[in-house]
Amino acid sequence: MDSLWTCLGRLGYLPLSIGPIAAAIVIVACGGSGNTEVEQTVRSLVASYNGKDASGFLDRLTDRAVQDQYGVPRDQATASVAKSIGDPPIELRRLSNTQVSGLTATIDFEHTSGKVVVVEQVAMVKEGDQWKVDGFKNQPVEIPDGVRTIGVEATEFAFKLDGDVKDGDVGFAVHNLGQQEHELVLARIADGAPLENLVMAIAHAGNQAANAPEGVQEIVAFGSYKPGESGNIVFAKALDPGRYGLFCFFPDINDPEQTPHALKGMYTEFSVPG
Ligand SMILES: [Cu+2]
Repeated sequence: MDSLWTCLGRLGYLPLSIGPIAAAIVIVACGGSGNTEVEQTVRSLVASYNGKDASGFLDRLTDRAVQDQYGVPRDQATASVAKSIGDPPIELRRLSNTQVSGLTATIDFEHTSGKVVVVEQVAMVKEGDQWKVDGFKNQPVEIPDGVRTIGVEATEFAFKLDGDVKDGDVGFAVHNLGQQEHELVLARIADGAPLENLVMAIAHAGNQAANAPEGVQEIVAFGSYKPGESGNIVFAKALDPGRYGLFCFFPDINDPEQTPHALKGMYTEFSVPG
């Protein structure tokens, strides 16, 4: 069970003067129900993940969730989970909308995935006396107030930005206005090299490359968008100054050679001033 302390912690700070009253309210809101246990399960999941505790992490998933996430049964998943777990760590930002109904529950789990903010609805089931995670469903992410929104239109075969990136405090509102599915790969790239050369190098390295081609310093964000689909890319903190490229390497489905969209012009760049 959660302590009162974790309950208070979840609500952020409480003014000292109303402490006792607020604490009483919190006990009613927080204690007794399955809500606390559901939230605690997500916190434990995050703690196991960040602590690189693969078996502890898998213990909090149902068999179905293990199969969905890793494509193999539990007894085969541990080794592959152990390789990737905890890197980079997840920062839990917010738990909200806890809904418990008998032996099932859902909770919205806002966290970082690398530099990006993600919201997932976590489905849970109670097995014996333990809540377990049964699945994850991505939810829309809002661009926070005060953060400059840059629209990004994806079409065949180009990205169009509707504003200038004046500093790193931006979020991207991506709209696929095309007929094909598009991805958006946002990468920090080296100064100097012409973008076309970089596109060629990435396309030729393909997904099999163990290391990113020279000139690609970091993959900062990734998203894929079906025709007509929209989605926001929100960053946990402002983008560092530097040069950034946007790319789509999905294959042209109407092209017998399945040429990546980037090789047909679907890339662009911007800089965050230092
Ligand atoms: Cu594309």
